[in-house]
Amino acid sequence: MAARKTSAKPNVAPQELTQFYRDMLLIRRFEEKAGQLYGMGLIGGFCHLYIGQEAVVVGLEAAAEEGDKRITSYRDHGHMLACGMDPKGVMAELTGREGGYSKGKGGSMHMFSREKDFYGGHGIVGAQVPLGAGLAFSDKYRGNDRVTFTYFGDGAANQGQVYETFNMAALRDLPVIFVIENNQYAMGTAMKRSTSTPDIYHRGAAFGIPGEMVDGMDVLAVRDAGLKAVKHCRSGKGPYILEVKTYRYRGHSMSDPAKYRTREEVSKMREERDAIDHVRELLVQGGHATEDDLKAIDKEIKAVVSASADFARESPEPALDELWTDIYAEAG
Ligand SMILES: Cc1ncc(C[n+]2csc(CCOP(=O)(O)OP(=O)(O)O)c2C)c(N)n1
Ligand SMILES: [Mg+2]
Repeated sequence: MAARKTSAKPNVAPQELTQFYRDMLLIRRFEEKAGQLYGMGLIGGFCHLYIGQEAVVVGLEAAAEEGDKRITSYRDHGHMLACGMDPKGVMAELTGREGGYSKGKGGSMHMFSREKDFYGGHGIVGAQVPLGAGLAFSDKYRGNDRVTFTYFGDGAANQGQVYETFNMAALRDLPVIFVIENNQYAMGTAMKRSTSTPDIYHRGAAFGIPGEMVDGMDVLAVRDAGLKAVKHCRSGKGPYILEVKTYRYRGHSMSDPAKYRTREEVSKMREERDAIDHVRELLVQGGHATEDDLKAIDKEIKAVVSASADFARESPEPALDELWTDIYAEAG
């Protein structure tokens, strides 16, 4: 990934830039805390952290409007926080407690919020892609102008069901934005070992779906690409693909042998391309915040995260007679 060229005058209001900083920092601090709770044995099952990729979801949420939907994979905590879900409910789901979004029965990979139009959290690689097209179909059927953000990874992009979905979405002009979060690795497989071309944004060409590559370490670039994609979908022109180049700093999940890339590669990315540092620089250099202001924001966010961890530890475990509730939906 090329080094960043910081534009001298970014096209963003200072308040919005500060909000991006807060939103990205909330995800990072939340994930750091989740990593700690996992290490303490308070989180069971799988847990995939989003650290490094924060600008993707924060930039795209800035392009979303009330009623738009989102669906993603198991690397989902950032998506939940960015769409406004309560950190307490998310953290309590990680610890498997009653106060969690799935009442402690879904865990890290299976949380939902109809209120915030967040449709999960899916553990099967690529399975959310046809579901995302289905969500977009429901909006088209109802005749509203909502769009669905369907997120998936570079590894998932090699799945057959993705292309079946592209075909159906293009055929029916569905208002779906396919967001490929290209963090350059599947579990431990570098993209260049699994994928025939270096870029994948053009993979919709065979179906007539336009695609674009975006720098996922630059929240403003992501927001701008998101606005363009949303405009396309809302105006009835059908699906759009955004390949967002990003990077995950931590392991694939909490158990990761870390043998497939060098430490130097990770630290170079953190030092040269970090998306939060980028916004921090824009804020300070633009005279919109002092180092003390930013420290105060960090303190505030740490308090929110710490309260979520307290809630997640204090909330009771689900009662035994809850075992069979919310498992099947009654067919009407
Ligand atoms: C159908 C299926 N195959 C394999 C797995 C195991 N698996 C979990 S995550 C993953 C890698 C996916 O990589 P990518 O799509 O790039 O997403 P990332 O983890 O990088 O966000 C694999 C192979 C699975 N969960 N589901
Ligand atoms: Mg990946």
